[in-house]
Formats: sequence, structure tokens, C-alpha cells
Amino acid sequence: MGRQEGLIMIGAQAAGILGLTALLLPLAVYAGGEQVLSLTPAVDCTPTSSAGCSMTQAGYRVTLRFDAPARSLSPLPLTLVAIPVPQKAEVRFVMTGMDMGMNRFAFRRTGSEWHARAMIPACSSGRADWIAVVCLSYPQRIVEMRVPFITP
Ligand SMILES: [Cu+2]
Repeated sequence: MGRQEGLIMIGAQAAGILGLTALLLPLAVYAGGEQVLSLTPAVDCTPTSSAGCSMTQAGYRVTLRFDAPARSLSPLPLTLVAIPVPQKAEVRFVMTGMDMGMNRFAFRRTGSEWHARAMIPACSSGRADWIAVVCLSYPQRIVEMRVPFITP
């Protein structure tokens, strides 16, 4: 094998290993001892109300509030309060039984509140039944809160 051929082979192997790592990574994170705890809000929980949607469960108290009408493809400012304080907070918008694509918005902490400027994707089927999935990162634990809402 010539020198150049050898280098190409090493390159291909490296690419293979990187590809495999990328595939295994989400599993590795969950296998690495991180638990996912799902909080379920009350049926009448309304993130569009002035108080937002609050829930207290398993020692966590989380409030999510929409600070503007929830319309697809419009900027949507969000306020989050989470106790205990997470290391990181994100939100994404999903639908049951339909892949709504990759969308994820990070919250930034300002004192006791967290703020994000999100955007609800457009639904190609014209459905309006969304779920805001708030993801809070704690050491060794991910806390997820799924908040259903309807776009007008
Ligand atoms: Cu949809």
C-alpha cells in the first residue's frame, strides 16, 4: 500500500468512527446515568393565560407562560420559572403522531426568570394541536414538561 493510499484509508476509518459516534451519542447520553423525568400538567393548564401553566411535581415547580398569542411562524416570547434552578432550559414544539421537524429554542436566565424567543413551526396538515416540550437540564437528570396548546 502506498503512503497516500494509507492516508486515505485512515481518513475513511476516522470518518466511520465519527459517524458511529454521532449515531451512538444520544443513546450514550441516556445510558450515562441521566434519567428523564416527565412532569404532566393539569388538563386545564393554559400557557397563554397571564399566570401561565404551572405545575408542582416530584419536588419541581415549573411555570411556562406565552407572552404573545401562539401563532405559527410568528415570534413567540416565552417566560419560564423553574425551581430548583436548572443548568439549562430549552423548549421545542411537537405534535402527536407527526414529525414537526427540528426546532429548539434556548432560554436565557435573567434573575429568577428565564426568557426565550421561540417560533412555532407551520403544520403542513393544518393541525393546531401542539405540545410545547420544556426540557430542563439538571446534573444526572433531565426534566421534561409537556404543555398542550392550540394555535388559533
Ligand atoms: Cu403538524
